[in-house]
Amino acid sequence: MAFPIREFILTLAVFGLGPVHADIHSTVTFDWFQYEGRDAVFDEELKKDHFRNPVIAGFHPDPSIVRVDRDYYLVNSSFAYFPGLPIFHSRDLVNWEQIGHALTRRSQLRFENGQGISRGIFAPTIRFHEGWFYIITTDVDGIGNFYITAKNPAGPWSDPTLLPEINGIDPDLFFDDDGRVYITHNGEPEGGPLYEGHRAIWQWEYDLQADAVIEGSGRMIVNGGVDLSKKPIWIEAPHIYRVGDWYYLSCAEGGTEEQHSQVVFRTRSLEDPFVAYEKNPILTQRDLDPARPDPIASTGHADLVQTFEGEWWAVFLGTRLYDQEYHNTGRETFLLPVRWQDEWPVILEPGTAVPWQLERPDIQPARKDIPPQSGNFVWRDDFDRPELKLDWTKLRTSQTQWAGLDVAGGTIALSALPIRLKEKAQPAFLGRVQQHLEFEASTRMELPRSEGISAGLVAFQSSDYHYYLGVRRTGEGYSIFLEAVNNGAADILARADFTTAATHVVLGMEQFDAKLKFYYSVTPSENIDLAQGVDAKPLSTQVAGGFVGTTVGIHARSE
Ligand code: 6LW
Repeated sequence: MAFPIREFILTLAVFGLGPVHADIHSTVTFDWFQYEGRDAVFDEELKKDHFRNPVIAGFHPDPSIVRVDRDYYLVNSSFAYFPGLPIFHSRDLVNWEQIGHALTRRSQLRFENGQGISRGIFAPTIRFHEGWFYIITTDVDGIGNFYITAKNPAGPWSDPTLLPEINGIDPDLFFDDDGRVYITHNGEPEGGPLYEGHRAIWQWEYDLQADAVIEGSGRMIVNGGVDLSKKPIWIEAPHIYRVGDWYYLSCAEGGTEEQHSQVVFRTRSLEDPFVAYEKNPILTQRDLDPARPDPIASTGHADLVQTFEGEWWAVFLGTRLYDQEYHNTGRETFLLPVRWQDEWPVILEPGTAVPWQLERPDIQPARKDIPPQSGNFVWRDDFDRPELKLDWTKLRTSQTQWAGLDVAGGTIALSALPIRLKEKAQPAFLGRVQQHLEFEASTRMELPRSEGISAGLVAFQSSDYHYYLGVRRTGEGYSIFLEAVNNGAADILARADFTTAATHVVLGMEQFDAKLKFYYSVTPSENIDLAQGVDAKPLSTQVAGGFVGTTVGIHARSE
């Protein structure tokens, strides 16, 4: 088969990049990508005036929320995924629509230096003050703590203002009524940690006019956690609120997995010590029977908001487990009401499981046409819009332009780069978050026109743990293979050779009951299983480690 050699110009940019010039022989076009969620718990009928948890399913951890009038905005941590810091909008706290990202330009920050996917951007805080939105967060191996601002939360956001005096992670920004501004964050305790996981919460005053931390204002406000004598671990993700005559400080304690919890402290004046609530924690699932059905676990990292109508609610991260202990979906965003008890905010009584559905906030009904982020749904991209959907995300940053939309043709072309998914660089991979324990993802793509490249479908947890269902050309035929990277070692789990007069192939993967199935078809309606019963657990946080969830998507590489 011979193809004319010509310069192929992929018009229309992705992520604001210019046109991509690439040789047609080293690109592969994809017609569509479809993702379908099939979780049994979501099949249960939604009761009247109820909503489902999680409200933003899949890898959306460390939620921080702010209300402006009747609008709510939420941001999640994004680690070394780019664009970073996804921004969501809601009118009812239940239905969330992604409206942008806060980190969209390399001039803001770069993750190019071999960063692991769970490094990069840690827990953020979003706040609003005098017409400006602020996000304060940490780039852990890069520029450290910084904040950015925007008039419109959909973006564009400013370049970072660095906070070199502030070490540690998880900064919070608090604008007091008297005009004073405070940064509160996790850091090492004074004198150094006494045991593994011993951390502290620090507070600084910030001078917004001078745009500088007030020198010498930093002091430790929590040592270790609620009770240092019990050796609490990983006090972090602090947020400060002023409610009535009290200042509240709420933090995560126990680490972000099964021992995770949310605790609260208060004081009448920021000059005085914070005092812990006697009935802490105000949220945890660690005290529940690990054998409970459909467990929601690891709850914490909460942020509170008062609705326009006056109710208090909390967003926080939690996980949904399969086989009682695994999650590939990462840490997801949940929503629960806050009750005030003796002027303390309580999210869940001890021993209570997070409900899968519960009554909606008392807010006027909102728009119905928002793409769902919870429940079972089908999500599809036909690549026929001038901009890539906001759900798509890339690994790290780079200056290479390797993806181009052809809106008229309804395709996206990926250049086959010589970068593998296991390299800590930017491979030609576009992924979207796996939002269900059980799902199917599929794509229709052009068969590679030349040897020496492959393209296909990927489930990516980290450089060391992922699956790649790829197709390469072999002379006049093709070879389809399932590559597993497990603990950093690549292995071909299955392979089949085929010839066809067709120009395209459909590739699919399905997760059911902790197993993955990978299939392909070159003739409509006939799916051929390449591999079944493939262990899904290498894509779990429990096997792979780290803070992210799995993303699924499309990839091309030169071999
Ligand atoms: C977050 C920090 C944490 O910034 O996890 O375990 C980080 N600790 O609070 C990532 O979510």
